[in-house]
Amino acid sequence: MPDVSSEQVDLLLYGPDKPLIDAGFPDRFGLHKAEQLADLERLAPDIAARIRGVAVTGLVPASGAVLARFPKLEIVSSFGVGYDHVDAGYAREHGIVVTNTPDVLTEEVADVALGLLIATLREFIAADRHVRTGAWQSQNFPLSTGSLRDRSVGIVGMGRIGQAIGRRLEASKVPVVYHSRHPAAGVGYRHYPNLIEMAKAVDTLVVIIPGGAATAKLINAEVLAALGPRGVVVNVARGSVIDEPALITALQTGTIQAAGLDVFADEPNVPEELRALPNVVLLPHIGSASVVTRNAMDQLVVDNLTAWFDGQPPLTPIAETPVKDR
Ligand code: 8YV
Repeated sequence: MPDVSSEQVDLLLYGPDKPLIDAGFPDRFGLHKAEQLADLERLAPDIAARIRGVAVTGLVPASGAVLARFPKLEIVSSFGVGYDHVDAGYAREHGIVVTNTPDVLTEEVADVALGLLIATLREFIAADRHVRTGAWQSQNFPLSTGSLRDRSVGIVGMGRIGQAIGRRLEASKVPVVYHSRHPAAGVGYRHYPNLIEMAKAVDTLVVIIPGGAATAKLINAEVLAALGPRGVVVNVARGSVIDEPALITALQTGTIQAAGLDVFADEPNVPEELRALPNVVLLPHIGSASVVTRNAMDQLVVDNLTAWFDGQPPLTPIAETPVKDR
């Protein structure tokens, strides 16, 4: 049980500076900051010894070695729904609760997935260029070979965001199936336990599965070959889920048709070969990046910490570190 006395609670804000998180804590919290891994080295040992809560404000590594710097750590409140950058196994073994920011970004990320899919199929970026360059004055933009109208989509991952993407596709009258390790409760779409089988059965993959070791390079050359020459891949999950060199080769050789990518293997570095391809739409990891949604995520980071240090259960603990009674 944490100490809920009036004594100051020392928190570390680790990651990019977030004004709303900064401003979110009442006076009884003492805030310390480290923007990057290297900044942790400069944190005075007496402060590190007092830290009881860490807010991970972006995709900075929160490995076991990082968490081990804080012997009094009780809770890690991580920004974002994905937490593959936080060592949940270490946290669990050491009785540290980890929270993330689900739900508040579900519809936003699903919007981006659908927008990216349509932009890729209907070639919005090239069409915009056609207007801006004045090319339209001499010729019409060519008909797009891609369309949602003649496609069926396999969603890879059927969590909250996968289901929100499914709802949008249904509303657009697009057939949906999905792949995940286990069938998702209450989901009526056909479930494929085998990804290759699903890739053979559809022509479009929308990837929204957690990152981390269990899903690394899940979308590999074999899956792309199974998807075939009409294949389109949209990734709004983590770059690690796709074998990026295999995807580049598949796009270069016509093994698949096109891709829409919001995430990459080594952000913000995007391979030159990928940037040179005409059949890709590339976004700088903006799935949840609107002011309204990011504010809600910031607030949830704060609320999880304040709830905990008020002696309440955290609002959104991850499955690996459940909190039963408090
Ligand atoms: C953020 C995300 O872009 O929620 C996630 O898992 O990837 C995004 O919402 C990410 O946390 C970077 O700050």
